[in-house]
Amino acid sequence: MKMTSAVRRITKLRFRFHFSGPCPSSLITILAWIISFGTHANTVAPLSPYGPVPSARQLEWQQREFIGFLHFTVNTFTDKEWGDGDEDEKVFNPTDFDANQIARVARDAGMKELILTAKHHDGFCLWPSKFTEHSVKSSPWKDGKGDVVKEVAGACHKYGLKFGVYLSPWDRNNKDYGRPEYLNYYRNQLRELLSNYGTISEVWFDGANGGSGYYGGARETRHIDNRVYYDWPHTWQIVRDLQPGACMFSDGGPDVRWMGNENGTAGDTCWSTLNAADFGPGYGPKSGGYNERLNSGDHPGTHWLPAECDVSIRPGWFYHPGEDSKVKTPQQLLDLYYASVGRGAVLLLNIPPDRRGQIHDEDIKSLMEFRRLRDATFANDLARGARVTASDVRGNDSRFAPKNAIDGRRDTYWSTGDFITTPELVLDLGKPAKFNVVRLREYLPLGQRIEAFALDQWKDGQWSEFANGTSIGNCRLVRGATIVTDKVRLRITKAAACPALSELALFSETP
Ligand code: FUL
Ligand code: CA
Repeated sequence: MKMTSAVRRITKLRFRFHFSGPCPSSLITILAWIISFGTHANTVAPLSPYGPVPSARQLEWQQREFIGFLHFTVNTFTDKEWGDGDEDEKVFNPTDFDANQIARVARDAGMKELILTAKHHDGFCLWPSKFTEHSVKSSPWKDGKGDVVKEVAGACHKYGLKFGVYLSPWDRNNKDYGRPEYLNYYRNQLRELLSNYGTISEVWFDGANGGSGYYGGARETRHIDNRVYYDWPHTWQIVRDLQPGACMFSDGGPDVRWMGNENGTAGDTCWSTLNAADFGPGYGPKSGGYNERLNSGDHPGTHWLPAECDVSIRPGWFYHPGEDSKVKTPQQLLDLYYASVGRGAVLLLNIPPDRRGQIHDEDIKSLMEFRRLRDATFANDLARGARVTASDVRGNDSRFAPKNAIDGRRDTYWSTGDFITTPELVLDLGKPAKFNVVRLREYLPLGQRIEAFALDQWKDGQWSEFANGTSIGNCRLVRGATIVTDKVRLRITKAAACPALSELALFSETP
């Protein structure tokens, strides 16, 4: 295509030059120039990004897809969910703490990162902070010489997992909580965590703020104005300075947003973008729509702010022996996976260490079967090797060819001309295939462009729609009844800019 039009240009120009009569040697120079100009002129322009786009740290984080949470503190031993802050440090005494077991289980479950509650609302620190005695150093565990943060960080790095920390802003133990002095304490602790434990990939700023507590013996209720008290921009800068690759989570970012509920379910429409000015750690728009907006995002939105779905494998966040029989089943976990990762979000699944300091057998059983179910489905992409054609290909250039949507790579994509926003892609599978899951992915560095799509199967000599949806983003899993067909069509029915689709894949949940 390129050469044909280059030759056409040359022929036209030659015809003109023939009459103007240049000398033969300059004609060769001119011809060479024309060839290079012709080839260059026909190279289609790259796509312009649409709306906000991810930073490198956000992109890397989003592609982890499935990560784990470790809620562990005095509560594990007192059977509480929120410690009051007056717990005796001596209650923290895991009988057989094993960070390697925890990290191995997480890795085997397919998680790519673990976030540890270095300090929960009770204020007890899992590392020997220089700034308080309310920590592992006052506990009998390892004679006060232990450091849970260090061991978990080390195990994560050993097993190829990223490591993140949760440092509760609300501290029911600290005497200064609610006063300006507390901010120094909080930031000192943050600096310790970000300086002494290697690479930190995520910092989790919880939204729970203020209320009753021990507060150094005052035992009172302290309310703070969470819009101003914490002076977040200053704290965020500490994270940027000490761990520039770390993503910061809070209700409203700055890198990763809360999904608006704790049941692990993203909105069926879920944008990776949000009008971020309306939200911050623990606060959001005053009038209505707080959780709903976090659940589905804002489109196009002012900021790239992908969603994280936090949910526990058990009813509580901390381990309680009474919940050993209430561990979510592999099927329940799988449903959560489709409702979170399958809607473009990241699944943050809490797996609380027990009183030994290990992941309980019941949780392991569920996690491993959940992994097996995912592997069984996603190992075999039935779209690979299909003949794929499109209603439009950007500049007829192979960089944007439809085959890029079925090559199993996120960094290649199919795209169309600038004003083509409702194109189609057809897969000819050669013979009937059976599937019930379709996976779509957009090429995120160019923003979230597709707004609606439909899927058709070739049935009884015509196209018949079997599914449709809205946002795609990092991943959209369409899961439905089993389809048997030899041709599948994807129609982009609405897009804010020409699409950049990096994947169309087909899977079957049953062999
Ligand atoms: C909430 C906390 O209050 C819970 O205890 C838990 O840590 C959850 C992940 O976030 O805001
Ligand atoms: Ca691709």
